[in-house]
Amino acid sequence: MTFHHVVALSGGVGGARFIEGLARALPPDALTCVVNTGDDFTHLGLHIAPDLDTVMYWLAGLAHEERGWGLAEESFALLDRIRVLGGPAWFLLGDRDLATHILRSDALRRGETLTAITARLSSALGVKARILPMADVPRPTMIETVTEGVLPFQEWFVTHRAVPAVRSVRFDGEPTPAPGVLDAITSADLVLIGPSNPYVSIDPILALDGVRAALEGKTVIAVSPIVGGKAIKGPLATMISELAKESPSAGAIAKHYGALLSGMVVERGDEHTIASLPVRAADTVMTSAAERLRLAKDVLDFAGSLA
Ligand code: FO1
Repeated sequence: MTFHHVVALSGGVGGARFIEGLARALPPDALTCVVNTGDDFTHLGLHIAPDLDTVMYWLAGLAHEERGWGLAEESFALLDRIRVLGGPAWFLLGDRDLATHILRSDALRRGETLTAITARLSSALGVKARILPMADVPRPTMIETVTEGVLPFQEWFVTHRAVPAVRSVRFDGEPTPAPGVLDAITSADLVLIGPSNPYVSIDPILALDGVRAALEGKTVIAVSPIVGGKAIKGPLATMISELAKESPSAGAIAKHYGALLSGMVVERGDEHTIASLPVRAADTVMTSAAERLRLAKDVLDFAGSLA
């Protein structure tokens, strides 16, 4: 079965890696990525949108393979000067990456929307897929910790290295999706959720007005970000224990998304953790371009068998 309009919901690194393979497995105009902007923040007067940039750089073939975020070819001379001058150097802004933040911030100040800027920057980088920020309005993810109070996402994630235990996650601002998001979902013949953190990457998208309603009746497939009881990257495993009060597993992810899902793709050997949902076992840990394409093809094949 061929899909003509696939929507991928994504956070940063895991989701972006998956999307890179997906873009190569689909015709060029078939993919729309709806990307979390809950991690966006203002830093040194610049609007930083880490997940949008991560998806854009992966699709443009410019991403740093191992780190997963930022550009492959990068230097940090400006950050060194900021450090020498006693400025905030906790967030690693690369010299080349800065061009993106400067242009985006300038355009936002002049009244352009995040959606329009994202389309312009990704087109300049030769990206064929459509990248939509989930929202044009600020919608910051806030982490309520047990020991440090309520922290904006990047402060918890980078400054505190995601160590403080999480009591709850909330989304501030207005729950208004960006123009185009609901239309993209409504006209999709398949919706995919990459191996992103459900609590801080996908829930911010699902919590926007109209998104869950638009997803009803769609074929929705998630790729598990938990492999053999461990998170591929980041603090997800601990968050499952803290927030869902259960052991991390692909099954816990399936339970979290609940009736939203039509099926789930899990790492081989993890099938037993899923109850009462169609499941496909695959190699979900993507460490090369070939593995990313393989996984995308497996997910599309599974989707074809369900649709
Ligand atoms: N993550 C870090 O852990 N430390 C950093 O200094 C950092 C800098 C950074 C700069 C640009 C960018 O696009 C992403 C960056 N990230 C950094 C990643 C980002 O904080 C997270 O991966 C996402 O927000 C989580 O999805």
